[in-house]
Amino acid sequence: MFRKILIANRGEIACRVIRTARRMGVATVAVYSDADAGARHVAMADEAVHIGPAAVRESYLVAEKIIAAAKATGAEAIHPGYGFLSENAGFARACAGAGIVFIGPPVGAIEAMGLKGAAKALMEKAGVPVVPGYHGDDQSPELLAKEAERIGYPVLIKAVAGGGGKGMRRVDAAKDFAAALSGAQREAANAFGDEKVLLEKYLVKPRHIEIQVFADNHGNAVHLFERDCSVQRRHQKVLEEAPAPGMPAEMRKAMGDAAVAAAKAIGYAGAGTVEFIADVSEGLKPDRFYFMEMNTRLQVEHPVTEMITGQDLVEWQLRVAAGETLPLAQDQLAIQGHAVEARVYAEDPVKNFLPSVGTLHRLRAPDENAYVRVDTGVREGDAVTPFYDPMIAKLIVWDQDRKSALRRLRQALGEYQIAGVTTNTAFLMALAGHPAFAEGDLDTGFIDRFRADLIPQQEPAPPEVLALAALAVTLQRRAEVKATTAGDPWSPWAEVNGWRLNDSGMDELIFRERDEDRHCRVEYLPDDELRIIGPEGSLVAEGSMGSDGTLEAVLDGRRVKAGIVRLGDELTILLPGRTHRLTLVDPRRAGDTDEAAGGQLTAPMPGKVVQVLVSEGAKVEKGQALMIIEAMKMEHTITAPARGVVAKLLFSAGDQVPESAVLLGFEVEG
Ligand code: MV4
Repeated sequence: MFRKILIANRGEIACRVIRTARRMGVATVAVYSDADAGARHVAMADEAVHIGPAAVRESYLVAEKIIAAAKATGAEAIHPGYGFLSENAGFARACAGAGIVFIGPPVGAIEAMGLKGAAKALMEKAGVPVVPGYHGDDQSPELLAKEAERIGYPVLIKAVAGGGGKGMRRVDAAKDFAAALSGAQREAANAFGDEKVLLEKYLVKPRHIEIQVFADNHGNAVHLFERDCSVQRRHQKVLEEAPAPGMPAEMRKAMGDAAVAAAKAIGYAGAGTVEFIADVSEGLKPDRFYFMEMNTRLQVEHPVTEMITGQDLVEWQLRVAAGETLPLAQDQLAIQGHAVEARVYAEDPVKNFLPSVGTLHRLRAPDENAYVRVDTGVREGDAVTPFYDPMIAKLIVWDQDRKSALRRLRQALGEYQIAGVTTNTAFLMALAGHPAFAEGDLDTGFIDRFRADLIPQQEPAPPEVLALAALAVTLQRRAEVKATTAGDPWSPWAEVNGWRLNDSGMDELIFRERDEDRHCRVEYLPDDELRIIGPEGSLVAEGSMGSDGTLEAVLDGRRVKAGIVRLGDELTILLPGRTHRLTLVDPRRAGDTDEAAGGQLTAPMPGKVVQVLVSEGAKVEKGQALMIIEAMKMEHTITAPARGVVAKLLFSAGDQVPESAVLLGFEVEG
């Protein structure tokens, strides 16, 4: 076994690899960018090497810097994690050239699977089922049209160099083929520098089912069963589970055998995933699955496989890379129970899943135990930056059966308390609790089909939440008064904002939620009780604030616990599965909302202006697109907050914009 390895990655996967290496007595070296100097993976590793600026192109993607770091620290092997350099054949070759073991498959296997068209042809030859189609070299439009006719509409045009859904076009009838083909070719040329396409029969109800495979350098190969990753949004996986719901044993065996045959056909070694698409228009059938592509790395969703097999796949990777044989043979592997993974992201489902950058002022995760696992790369106080994927954690749950696992998933999601960024936890809870999902009625169109059920409604804070907010503010002011009267002029509350617990036995608080002001009157009753009179009635409240930021309240005799985070006038109230953000408004300034005062629209993150869709002076409707910003390879549309006029444009297409830069001046009508 290696004495020391370097992990060429960041975030949760770097932490995940370090955990297993440490357990195995292998020393670890982390690498980090400027933005990650204080990151969790750096703190966890035995050593760490700085490799450059925050931008991945100048740090985590620079092979030479990583190899130099391995040499400088005496690391014998490099674990690439996923993403970054993990499927870069050039990097794997460079490692070998430097006498360092690449913890991944042979260079030839990475290359064989890199070209999707060639991979399909290779698989077909190895007897692995592929979707009926055409993947020939002749790319003349006439021949392609004839092939489409032969395959039978609907057909799907895919970029040969593609993957991840880029450059795909569905064509339903022969009359649309020529136009769709030239569109797909153009897109493919732009995205991959290769306009070659392949044709496939279009499957109308597909499921994404993938098989985990493992091979060693002694001729052994096994599979560790399947994962179902059908619940995706724009080719991003959202929930993954193992085993696949409703999978017949016969089909599992056929898919496992096909995946092992695929691995053997390319001389595979290490961890790999063979992705299949299953046509479930008539349910799961052993003759209705087709090879899509092979991922030559450890995948994000590997923990669900670990939970149902009891194996540590990173340990397997290290053993195989060190030259050992596979820890177990096929007949020693079995499925136990059911596991589900949810990807907890800093993103706003209401704003079309726009990444939400900011500081994780509070991050409380569910407790880990035999049923609940949390893989994360961030801690409370860390920032979600625009430089990297905004994933906060992977929450993985296990139980004896799927129904129990989903119950645990909902419960664990409800235990998350996150303030400082918007997250998708409510969306994930809605998914995990959706009746159609519970039925196992999955396919890749699931999220789009049930969109309305899944995107959380922005419901106004109920009276109970306003009462919790009022109670928290009042308790804090009391503490503030105590601190000042105790003669501590340095107390943070000694000079807050001119508000004081007044003598009239009553206070007025105004909470702004989005654009609405909610007034609460607080009456001071004996025994530290408060009567809180809100817009929808009154209740009696008392409670205390714990040092961990948990408010333990009694509302009309009912005990309630809530996480409270206060930053200036911003108050976040965290309840199981729900988060409310309120702004405490100074009563003297009540009424002048941002909108009424006219507004400016700011960049959600640093990026580049791709397009300006309006001109100065334009009259626009609420929600109308004004500008498109590209950041982290994603496009974000800046929309009008209300009906009004574009008063001033401050940037034009091609300009770089820093975070929070004012993009344009906006005047609300009326
Ligand atoms: C398909 C398909 C339907 N028919 N191929 C999308 C990404 C790429 N890896 C394969 N993809 C698809 N290929 C045929 N012949 C539908 C998809 C597809 C999809 C596949 C897996 C997971 C999510 C998806 C979402 C949309 C479309």
